Amino acid sequence: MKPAVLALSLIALPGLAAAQGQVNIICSVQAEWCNMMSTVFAKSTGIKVNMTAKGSGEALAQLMAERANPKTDVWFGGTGDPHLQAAEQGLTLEYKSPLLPQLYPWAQKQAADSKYHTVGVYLGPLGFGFNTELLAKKKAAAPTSWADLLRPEYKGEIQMANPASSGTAYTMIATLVQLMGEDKAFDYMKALDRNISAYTRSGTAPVKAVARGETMVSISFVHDATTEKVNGFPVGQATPSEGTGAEVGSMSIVKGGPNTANAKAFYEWALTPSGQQFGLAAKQFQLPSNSKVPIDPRMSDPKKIKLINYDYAKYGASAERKRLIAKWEKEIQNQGK
Ligand code: S7P
Repeated sequence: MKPAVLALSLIALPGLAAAQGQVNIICSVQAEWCNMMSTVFAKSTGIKVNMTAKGSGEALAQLMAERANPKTDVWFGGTGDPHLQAAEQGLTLEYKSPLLPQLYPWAQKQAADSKYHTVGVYLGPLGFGFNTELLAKKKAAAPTSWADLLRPEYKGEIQMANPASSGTAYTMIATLVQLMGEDKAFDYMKALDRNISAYTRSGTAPVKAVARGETMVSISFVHDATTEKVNGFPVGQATPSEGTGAEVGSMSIVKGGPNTANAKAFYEWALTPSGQQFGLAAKQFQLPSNSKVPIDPRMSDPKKIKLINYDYAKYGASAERKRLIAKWEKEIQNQGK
């Protein structure tokens, strides 16, 4: 980590310099970002951080399993829909940060939709990643629309994640249902299934396979494609011309967790401009939710993307999320090609 980044963070928490104890965090962003947050917070406060990495769906499953005896204090990052589901199920604590007015409206709305049981920490649009060298070798054009993904040259060349474990993939289902209507969206996903070679457990695995040249195209958050490109891989990206959804990556405090005071300290710090610099420092390009954080030109500008008016409250509701995932398992995963 650059010394300047560390120094800026260390002066951000003067009141907590003598704090003690520990905090147990489930972290649902990429490991480099989780590690930086954990190291700097521990150095700044003296609070020991026990960090576990889990994708969004898996993190929610763990909080449900711990319901009777929570071991986790904070869930940082991951797609917003399962955070809303956790809120609805009473797994997370109501907490209204004094920093809310500094956050963009979409992050404040996520807090209000959950009755202040979660909050937005970043925004990221859904789209495609593709391997530019593989496309050139096979003389195939890069996809620019949902319709393009059905083209025969992509047969066996597209990877996406499994929505039961992945918030990224659930964001895709909810996006298509809102864009096309439910019947047409499921017809589309049945047709798309013919071109899919693998449904991965994690939402970031498909774009990593693209980067390694193992598959031509992934359905991914576009910031995850940017990370691969910045790391030197031949990866391009597009957002679909028909329109797309975006995740409001979120953060929640677990109700009844063992270290709630330290959880609140971490939560407050993670909403400050200092706490929000670590995504970019770790080469992650989601748009941070604090409006005082400088925007990097490699981050997607929501104004330049055709974003649907995603209904986060409806598609984050437990019953709707369960119903759509079960329908996908029955009609797509188990249909047999
Ligand atoms: O950090 C990258 C990212 O895509 O991962 C988060 C989330 O855990 C998605 O993974 P799953 O699909 O496996 O749940 C996203 O919130 C984040 O933008």
